[in-house]
Amino acid sequence: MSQGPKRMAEPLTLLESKKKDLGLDLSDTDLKRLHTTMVRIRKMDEKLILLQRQGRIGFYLSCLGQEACHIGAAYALNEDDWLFPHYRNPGTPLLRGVSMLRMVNQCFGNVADEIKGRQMPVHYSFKDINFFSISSPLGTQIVQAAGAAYAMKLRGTKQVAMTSFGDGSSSEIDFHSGLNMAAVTKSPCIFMLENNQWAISVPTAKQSASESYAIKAAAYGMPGIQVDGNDILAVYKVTADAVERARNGEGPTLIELVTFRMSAHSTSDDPSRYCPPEEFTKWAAKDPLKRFEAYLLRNKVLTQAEMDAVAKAAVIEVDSAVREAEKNGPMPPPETMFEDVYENIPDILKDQQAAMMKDYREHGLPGAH
Ligand SMILES: Cc1ncc(C[n+]2csc(CCOP(=O)(O)OP(=O)(O)O)c2C)c(N)n1
Repeated sequence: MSQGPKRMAEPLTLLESKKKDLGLDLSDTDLKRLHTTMVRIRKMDEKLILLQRQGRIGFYLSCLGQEACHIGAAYALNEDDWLFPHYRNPGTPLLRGVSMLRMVNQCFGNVADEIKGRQMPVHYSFKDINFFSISSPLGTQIVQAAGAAYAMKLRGTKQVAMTSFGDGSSSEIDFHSGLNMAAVTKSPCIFMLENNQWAISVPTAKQSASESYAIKAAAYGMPGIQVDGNDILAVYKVTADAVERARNGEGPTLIELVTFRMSAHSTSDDPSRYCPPEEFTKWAAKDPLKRFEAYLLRNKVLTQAEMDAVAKAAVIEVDSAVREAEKNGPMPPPETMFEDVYENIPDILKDQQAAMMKDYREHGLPGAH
């Protein structure tokens, strides 16, 4: 591929082609795994939104409509490559073998939550699968990935760092810093810009005057490519190409995934206040799961009955994870919020910890002792 973005009339799409023409290194087992992961995260999303509406968890961010972006991309990586994700990438932990229970525990922020209730729901962190802690401040992960990729290059590990972020996050200074550093150092970094058309209520037309996001890569001196983010096979293909270049020492790539946020920004948002309903109707026809399922049926990889069974199993799985997570009971003890920063808690913090627990006792707050 030549340096700099090509202006594409249409982003790369593969799903509606004939299977034999695709030339992808994906077996039927791979295709089934991709499909199962998409279904599992969709069912988990549906359930956790309901839990938030019932007041059982405090907040939720759905990835509805964007499953192909992060699942297809992560499938092009090796297990020891690092992910610097954003909050719309919950399918990746599932793909790498994290149980739904671990994720649901995080959303509850209960005693079994591995990050001890210190992050908002959906801001996962899974060290065992190289899934870096998700940050609320937009763009943080872009520079983290660029730094990690540079370290990988210096150490000669042949690993790759991949980071994902939204179109709105490209307006953060971290976007410039991260892309510039990765390009100058020719580091093995893949930048996945999920252009879901909105940054909460700000449409992409008000976010950037560039003719695309992919074109911004030219200014940094790296390839930029636009892909249909609702086409899991096209996402896999462009990511696999970028990963190969990165491992060959050819440096970073910016990939713009053209997609749509088929839900609210979060459970605190109401998109009917700013997004025309026709937009939802238009993009529902391009639903990445429905399109992939049509492909799998057409190519006889799965039958409808098999797909129904996958969906049923996913519902059972998430229901059971929620039941287990609710058994895990209350929030972590309040005094633990002072732990894990210093090896030995300094006296000044110990005093604050004691004062806080005194308040808890006086006011009879949960966790008082
Ligand atoms: C530095 C910073 N500014 C503002 C916010 C508030 N905020 C949270 S999400 C969001 C929109 C992000 O849009 P985008 O990057 O396009 O990602 P999307 O949510 O659409 O996936 C904003 C403005 C924040 N978290 N961090």
